[in-house]
Amino acid sequence: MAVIPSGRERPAIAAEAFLRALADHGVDYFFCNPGTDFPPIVEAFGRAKKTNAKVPKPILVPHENLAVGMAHGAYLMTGRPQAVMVHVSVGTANTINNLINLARDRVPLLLAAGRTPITEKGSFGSRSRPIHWAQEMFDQAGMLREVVKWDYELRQPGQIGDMVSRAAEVAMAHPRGPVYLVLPREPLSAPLAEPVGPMRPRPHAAQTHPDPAAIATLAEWIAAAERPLIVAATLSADAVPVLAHLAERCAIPVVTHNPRTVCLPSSHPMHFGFEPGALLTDADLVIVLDADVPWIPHLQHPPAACRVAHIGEDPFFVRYPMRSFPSDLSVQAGSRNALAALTAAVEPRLQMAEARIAARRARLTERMRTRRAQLLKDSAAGAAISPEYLSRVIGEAVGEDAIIVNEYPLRPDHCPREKPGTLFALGPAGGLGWGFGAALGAKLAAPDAFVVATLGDGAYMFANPMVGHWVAAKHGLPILTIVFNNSRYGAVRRSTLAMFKDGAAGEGDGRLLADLDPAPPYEAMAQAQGAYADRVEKPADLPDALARAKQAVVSGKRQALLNVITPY
Ligand SMILES: Cc1ncc(C[n+]2csc(CCOP(=O)(O)OP(=O)(O)O)c2C)c(N)n1
Repeated sequence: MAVIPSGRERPAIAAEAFLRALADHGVDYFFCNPGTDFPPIVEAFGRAKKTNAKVPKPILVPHENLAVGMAHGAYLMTGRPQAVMVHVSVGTANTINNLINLARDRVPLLLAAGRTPITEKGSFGSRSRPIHWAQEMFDQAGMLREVVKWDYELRQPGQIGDMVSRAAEVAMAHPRGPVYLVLPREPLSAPLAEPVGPMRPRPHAAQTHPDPAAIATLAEWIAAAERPLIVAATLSADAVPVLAHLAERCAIPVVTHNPRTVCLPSSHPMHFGFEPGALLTDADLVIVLDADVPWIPHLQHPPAACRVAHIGEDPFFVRYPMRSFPSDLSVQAGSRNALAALTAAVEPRLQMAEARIAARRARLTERMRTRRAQLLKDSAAGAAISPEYLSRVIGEAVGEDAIIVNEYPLRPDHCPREKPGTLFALGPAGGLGWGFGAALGAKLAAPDAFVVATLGDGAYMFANPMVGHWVAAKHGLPILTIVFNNSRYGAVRRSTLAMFKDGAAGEGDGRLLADLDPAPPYEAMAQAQGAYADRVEKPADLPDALARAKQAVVSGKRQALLNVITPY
């Protein structure tokens, strides 16, 4: 059996080069859940500690799905590539839900997994446990190939640095997304011929610029439009002021449909909420801005003669099997660059349109007045805590710099966010069990921020909450978790009623298979893990309860949970 020399003169092993390469490619954290494939990784971290080698910070997470959620949250704060490593086939299987979320949200993740030892005997690292036979798969990466952009299995120990380089380059290429590295135990623990030195990372792709001809056409269309509309879903923070300027200058209403980020400050005069509604069905120009589903065609659509333009780094959503929104123009470019080019191109064309813009602005200002009055009414305190009231009180309590991670229940209409980068929501694939981990990852990467997770009771349970509270305590990540507790899967019930209200399912009010009663005492479960926790049932108690919870997190540096009973 081959033996690795021990003692000072021992050569570096591939796992050391792996960690070094990750760090050199801008990876700050190594979220992981280990198994028998990890001894070379543990050894490499141990050696790095002794030699002060540059490596990512190891973060143990006792469930893989939460680890991927954390990586997602860390990326949202930093824009830097992330890494997660899990245990062979079985650990990989546990990542897939949040991996789908992250892939559809275009997050560059280097997901690594061991592979059962290749050799049955005779090598350093050969199979040593019964599981090493059963965990092997014919094609371990096969189960992920639908969602990752690239995968590769380490064959030679000396290849590891280049493998990381390639993985990072592909993950960061636009549109960004996850890649998968399979690392069998023998090559990962094998000695290297060369000492581990710094890697020279290849530069990341810059955001793309739009085709000037396409921008000129769209600028003409904007200048000629009577009832234009912009529908956005997700926008980088630096693109928000550019959109704000364009929308204001041309008096174009903006609707953010199924939004994942703050696309426009809530108080912006052109921010027309989250449902396209009449603005869409009446439009003569719709600009779809990085929105995969700008409206639900089954329910509403723009008039047949309406022009539709799509803007985004992948306006075609090439990885979506079926997507048939009308399109008269596609501008393939990063949204910030496209919006900046459009702003410049439209200005000289507006002279002839000024009167039309002024009339439209007046109409929209009136419409906004009605909208705001309605919002105030909808979020008024009632006999019970409504999600609208809860959302408003959260908005008032957390402050404008707080980072809210929303997995479903928050009503964004009622929780104003003025600053870009202060609200993130579950990605378009909607795999539940994301928000708690994403909030913890955000706190890790932005330690000075007040991070608030707003979760449905269903979403909270999906997140493996015991693991989440353990991670918060273990890694010192005080966040505030607010559970919107309606004791049910409200979305499932609504879907059932939408299709079978008059059927047998309707007779049971759509509750069968959607009922989470009796709800567990979430506050007691969080307290058991050291959290400050409270249960709130009365509308009048909510503001003070939120203030106390915020204080526990911000001043007391304790994780906190509010179990808010909200029947909806
Ligand atoms: C992994 C996963 N499983 C199942 C679903 C289907 N699903 C969508 S919404 C929902 C219920 C969510 O309940 P909760 O978080 O309490 O929010 P509510 O609908 O009550 O507002 C479920 C089960 C999903 N989206 N993801």
